[in-house]
Amino acid sequence: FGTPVNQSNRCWTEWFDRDDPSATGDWETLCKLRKENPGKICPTPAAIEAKTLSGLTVAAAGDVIYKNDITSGFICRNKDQINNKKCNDYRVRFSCYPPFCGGGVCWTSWFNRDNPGATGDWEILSELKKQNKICDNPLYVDAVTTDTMTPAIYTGETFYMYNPTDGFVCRNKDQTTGKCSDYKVRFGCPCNN
Ligand SMILES: [Ca+2]
Ligand SMILES: [Ca+2]
Repeated sequence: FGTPVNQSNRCWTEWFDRDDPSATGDWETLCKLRKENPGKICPTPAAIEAKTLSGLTVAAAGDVIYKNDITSGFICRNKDQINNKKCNDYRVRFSCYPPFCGGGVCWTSWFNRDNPGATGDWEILSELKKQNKICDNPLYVDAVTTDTMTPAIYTGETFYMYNPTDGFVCRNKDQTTGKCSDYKVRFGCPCNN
């Protein structure tokens, strides 16, 4: 099911440069980049590209790279370099599938209808639709904690439901701590909706 997406339909995000190598290294992690640039990086990047600020590829720069993948993002640690050299300063960007790039996705505002006081945090699309204007068929759902805006995928909690068709549910009984964080959610809709 679903139409295969050919590579030429992909598009790149803007370049991100959140850190420099002055301390322990250049930490362009996906977790921090998502947190600092909400909505600008697609939920499932197809690829990552890193270049130095001067435009060199990773191979040309010659640094030893600790991480450079679509799960972690990019990390160059100074301690991994030879002769006490520091890492170069890198910027990164991500390749995304349509319709994420090119203005194809418009995000709703954040919604927080429940808190985890009882059985869990139930941010269900059908319930949210009763009180808010949300498109009929969202393409994406994004959940972050209400206090620190930490993306749900980085909290280590287990989710009973997390998809753009049904919404988001975190049940207290599924957590080792016995309690979910409080989350808020937003939906990515086609912009012409
Ligand atoms: Ca950098
Ligand atoms: Ca909530």
